[in-house]
Amino acid sequence: MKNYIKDLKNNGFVILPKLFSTLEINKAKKKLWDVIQGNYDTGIDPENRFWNIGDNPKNIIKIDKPHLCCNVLFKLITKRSFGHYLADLTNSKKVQIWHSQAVWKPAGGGEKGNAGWHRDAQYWPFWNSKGLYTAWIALSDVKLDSGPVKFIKQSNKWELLEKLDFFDKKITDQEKIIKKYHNNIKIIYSTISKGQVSVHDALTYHSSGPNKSKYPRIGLVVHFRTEKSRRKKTSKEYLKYLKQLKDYTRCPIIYDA
Ligand SMILES: O=C(O)CCC(=O)C(=O)O
Repeated sequence: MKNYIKDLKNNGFVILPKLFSTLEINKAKKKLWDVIQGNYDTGIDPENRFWNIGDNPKNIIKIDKPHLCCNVLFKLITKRSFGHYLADLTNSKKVQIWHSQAVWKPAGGGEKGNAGWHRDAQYWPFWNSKGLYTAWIALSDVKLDSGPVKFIKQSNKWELLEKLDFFDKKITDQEKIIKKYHNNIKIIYSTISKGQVSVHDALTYHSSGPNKSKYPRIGLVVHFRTEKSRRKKTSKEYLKYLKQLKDYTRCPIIYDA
């Protein structure tokens, strides 16, 4: 654990061992596909859908808070041993999932499957950056040709770079912007097996490229905060959004020492 803690702090990300069984993962993968198809076991809609039935099936499929729609997904991400692990990793006493996403990258979608370079914190104007992390749970084996998430080592220490965005598919153009400010970057590909997890800091730049394999590349993405996280002064609209932090069915606390 000591080395994982060090990696996360120094490099801005860490690749962890298998934390979920193949059985748990296969079940979750099947259920996630149901959610993508619009079948919600709980009768509750996800927070947002960036892909809908009838859209191009080769596009990257992103669904926000799929755990609202499906008990199996909720159970997976709230597994106590997972919460405990994240608390140890971040040296914290409390872990709350405040957001989640499914990112399903179909096979053979080329650039349509790309997720552009970004840091998560750029989408969260209501949080200070401390105590905020993302755990990426692999629901499929992720190899070099599947379009794995890739991280820029130590980019958690950078200033914000403008004009970078998850939804921008032009990764090579984005890299030109990055290289204007940082000429010696080290990119690490997160090639992980089903049930393994990567964790990155909210400030770490990451992206993913085309899935050239024969299989979908599937991640269940858990955005969590620890007791060190702090809200910024923010607009009424965001304050309303953040009220859900008190609703533990939407934003479950998965560890509280
Ligand atoms: O799954 C991907 O390719 C991108 C995921 C991502 O942006 C994230 O985990 O924050």
